[in-house]
Amino acid sequence: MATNRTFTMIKPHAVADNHIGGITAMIEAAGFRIVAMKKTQLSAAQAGKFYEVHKERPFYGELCEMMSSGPIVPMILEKENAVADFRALIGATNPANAEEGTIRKKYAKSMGENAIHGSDSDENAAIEGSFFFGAIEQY
Ligand code: DAT
Ligand code: MG
Repeated sequence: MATNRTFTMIKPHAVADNHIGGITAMIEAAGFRIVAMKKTQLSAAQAGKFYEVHKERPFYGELCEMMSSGPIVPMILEKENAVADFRALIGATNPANAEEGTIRKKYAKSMGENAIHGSDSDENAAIEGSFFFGAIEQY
């Protein structure tokens, strides 16, 4: 199961700017099926837990503050080769390097405000998906 699913969330600035529709349209047009989706907001502590792997990085505090600054839209997505194909669809972490046609090229504002998250492995996709969704929310 994990091999055909990934986890994503639309970041606060993109939700605040009314890009939920534009971003989910790009996701569906690229062949992903939305398995689970909701709108919610993280506390700084919850954002810290979600991004715990980055806790030694210099931008960790800024990242947790930004990710808890407003509502987000987490989703579980399904597609063959989901993790790698979704990383390609979102584009580079730094929007200055994001390729044409990617979600970050269109919607990212900066390295921190880069519109969207995408899991980096099948293992993390499963962990991150279950951070937000229980089994009865995944269809
Ligand atoms: P990605 O989101 O592409 O997987 P990452 O896992 O390396 O990138 O970092 C997680 C998030 O942290 C990233 O989406 C934006 C933020 N970030 C990364 N590097 C940063 C930096 N040098 N300055 C500010 N924010 C950064
Ligand atoms: Mg990452």
